[in-house]
Amino acid sequence: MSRALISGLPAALAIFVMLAGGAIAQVRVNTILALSDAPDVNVLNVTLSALGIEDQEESELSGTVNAILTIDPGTDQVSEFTLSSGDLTATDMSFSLELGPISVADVDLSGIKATISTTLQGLVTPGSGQFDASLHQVTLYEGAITGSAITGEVDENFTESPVTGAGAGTGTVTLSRTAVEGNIVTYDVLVVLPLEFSNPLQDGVDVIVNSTVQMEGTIEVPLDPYLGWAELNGIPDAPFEEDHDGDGVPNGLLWALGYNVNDRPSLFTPDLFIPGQVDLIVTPGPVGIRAPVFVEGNFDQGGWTLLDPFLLLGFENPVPVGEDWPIVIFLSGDRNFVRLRVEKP
Ligand SMILES: [Ca+2]
Repeated sequence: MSRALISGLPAALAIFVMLAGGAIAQVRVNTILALSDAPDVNVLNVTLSALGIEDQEESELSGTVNAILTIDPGTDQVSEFTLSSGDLTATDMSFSLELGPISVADVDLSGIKATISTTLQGLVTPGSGQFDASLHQVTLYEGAITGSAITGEVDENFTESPVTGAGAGTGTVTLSRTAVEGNIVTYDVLVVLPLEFSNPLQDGVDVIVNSTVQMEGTIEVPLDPYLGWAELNGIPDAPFEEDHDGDGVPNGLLWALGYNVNDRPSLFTPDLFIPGQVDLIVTPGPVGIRAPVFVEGNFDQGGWTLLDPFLLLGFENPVPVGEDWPIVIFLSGDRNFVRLRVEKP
């Protein structure tokens, strides 16, 4: 059975990479940003409210966050700002709730730790650098809440009762290009994220948080992501369209499919599990597709045309950036040719 299927495969399979003077591609980078210590920012204005009585105190927020930014070094614009984690601390606070001469509660908040993350992918409007602040949320997950109240002792903590809430309004990402050296552009990054939320701590007791979180850092972005990959992988002079190790897979395709220089992927693996149908499988590397991969067919030598997306699992042609599932190409038993094409960034 498997022998019969293999003999039904197209007579030849070609892998090509085409050069095109296209636009500079977007580059997705991981970076660490620090909360800045500029005045008036990264101050948590925390209001404790119980039985209709309020007290507001300030707490300094500091620490670092891990962020992912997608940048187009051709236009210096950002299209994504996603927070993956944060390691933040907030200074202690003492609240005193009073009703005229009567002390209702004296409560200390100490040892506060917080994290910050993005619920979905953090899309940014490229022209303005603005984003919806509610995509990001802050959680106070550690810290003691102790003291005395008219109703008795207070002994709570954020570990058991975390306080969480989202950003509010519009945030901004600002890039300033500070240097260009060879293939690398250096930027100063400044992110402003307004916060405003309330969270019930227990029946009748609310915590209201209001702040402007400001994060800063420096990032390096390769102008040409292929060249950046080649340099990092020790083949800085290897052309996009050539094949540095002679395994039949051109350097540019190896990069676009998400592999490292020394990987030897076997592309166009026949799928033997669906009888009566000829399928080919192309497996992306561990990081997924780095640049759009065009799957093209040439029937009866009539010229290369983009394959109907419905012949691909996922129904997208070109296969989009970030895809890490195998590319399955459904073919009929006719004699034809298939190739993968990638445009040089
Ligand atoms: Ca190769």
